[in-house]
Amino acid sequence: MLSIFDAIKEIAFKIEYAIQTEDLGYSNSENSSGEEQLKLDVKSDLIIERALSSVRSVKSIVSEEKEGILNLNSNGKYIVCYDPLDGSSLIDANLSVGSIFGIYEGELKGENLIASAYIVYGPRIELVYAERGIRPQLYGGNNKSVRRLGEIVLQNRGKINAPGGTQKNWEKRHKEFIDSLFSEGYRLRYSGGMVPDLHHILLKGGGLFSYPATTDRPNGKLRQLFEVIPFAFICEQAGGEAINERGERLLELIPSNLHDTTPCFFGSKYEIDKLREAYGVAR
Ligand code: AFP
Repeated sequence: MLSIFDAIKEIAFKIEYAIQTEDLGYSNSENSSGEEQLKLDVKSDLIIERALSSVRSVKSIVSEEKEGILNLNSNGKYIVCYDPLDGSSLIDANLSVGSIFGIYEGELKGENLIASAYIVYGPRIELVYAERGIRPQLYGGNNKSVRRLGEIVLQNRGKINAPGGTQKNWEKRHKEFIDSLFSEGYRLRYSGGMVPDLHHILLKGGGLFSYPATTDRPNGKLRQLFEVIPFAFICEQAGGEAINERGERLLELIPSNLHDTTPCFFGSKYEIDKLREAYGVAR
């Protein structure tokens, strides 16, 4: 798995360079979820495909920007599912974006995720990598090299509330729950990029990131294999919790299709307990 992580470090600098130098406009294509692709989405996808092709342990890859599975090395062991440039619609406003990677062994489902990583392209590059049994490790990058900065641990509760989705389309119980956190003193921090928004919560030691079911998106917006399951793993490894609207662990999800989405809630223990109460679901 170390070689996959080495490839991810290389990818971080290549995509960062592309962000700084490439055209920020739209390509003439859509991804499999019907979203218009930026030229940078396509470029970042290609950078990752090329980098992972040279890692022998990678059997195949699944990209948010591609329809199906791409087989790379028949003797490989792992399937890497990735979102090459999450939050790319924020890039023209010069906000932070990220790349997310889930490393699976066997059938593509939550319990087969064995490691995950994400890269934040912010004022500087940061990278988080998590494997079973250890706290997520934080790395900082400069001058084309990466160094370990420490580990990520969530406290029992935080101060940040990052509520996703269009508010007018929220369910009543969700609106009441989010309002109740604000009444307790939680502060709104939401950029519209899952990577920087969750990174913020993880580095500040807690809080809640939510993307609920809405009337226009009954299954939420965020993709299980590329976004939700990898972040659920990092959140749990950091000592937090990650569940859906029925109170099920996101790490137990079994997607029926590669691009399936789900409502999702990530946070420290206190906020997730409050969510269970508000949604009337058992632990
Ligand atoms: P884009 O990749 O289209 O910018 O979407 C980003 C994203 O998938 C995720 O990173 C955010 O958390 C979420 O969408 C934001 O969605 P809302 O704007 O509906 O809250």
